[in-house]
Amino acid sequence: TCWPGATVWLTGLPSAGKSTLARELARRLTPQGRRVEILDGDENRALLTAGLGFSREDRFVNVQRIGLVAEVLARNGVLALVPVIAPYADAREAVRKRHEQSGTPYLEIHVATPVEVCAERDVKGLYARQAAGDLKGLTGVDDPYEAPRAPDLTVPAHRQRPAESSALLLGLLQERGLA
Ligand code: GGZ
Repeated sequence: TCWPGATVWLTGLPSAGKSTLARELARRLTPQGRRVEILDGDENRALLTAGLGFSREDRFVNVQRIGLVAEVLARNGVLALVPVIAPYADAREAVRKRHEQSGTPYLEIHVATPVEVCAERDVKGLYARQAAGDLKGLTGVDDPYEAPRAPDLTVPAHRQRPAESSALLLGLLQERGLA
């Protein structure tokens, strides 16, 4: 089958489970012959958006660049999974607009793990560093996170296993004819 491409943006706090969900979904789709790419937050920041920090302006540019790469992939039949915080609504909207202009499907998924649970998981130790005063401007703690008002899907990643979350997301993609 020749599927249409799409961008699936997984927005949420650090340690919310965005990357895990992207990997789970990719694992389910790849055997079916679907072309999938994951544009991961920290990998992008090593090269594509190297030199950018975590100010509002830098996060905006970060999200636009990643959004452009996702759109180029999606325009070419790839399912681009983007587990990137993208804390600002205007940055996400700008990415959505460009997808709309090129007629490329774009889905916004809110990985809605509450900050308390994220801080307890603390996969990368960021919450501990913030608490210790070694890091300032951590999203959801002392930096803004503007939750999506009308996401295509909200995933309660703290109340279910990654397998269940990815099944939910796969269902949505199938509904929309994207998987
Ligand atoms: C949020 C931060 C911060 C601050 C470093 N706030 O899990 P990680 O740790 O290794 O990868 C995360 C990455 C987040 O980059 P994004 O491109 O997803 O962010 S944004 O959309 O806001 O531009 C996180 C790490 O950077 N990190 N400092 N202060 N995340």
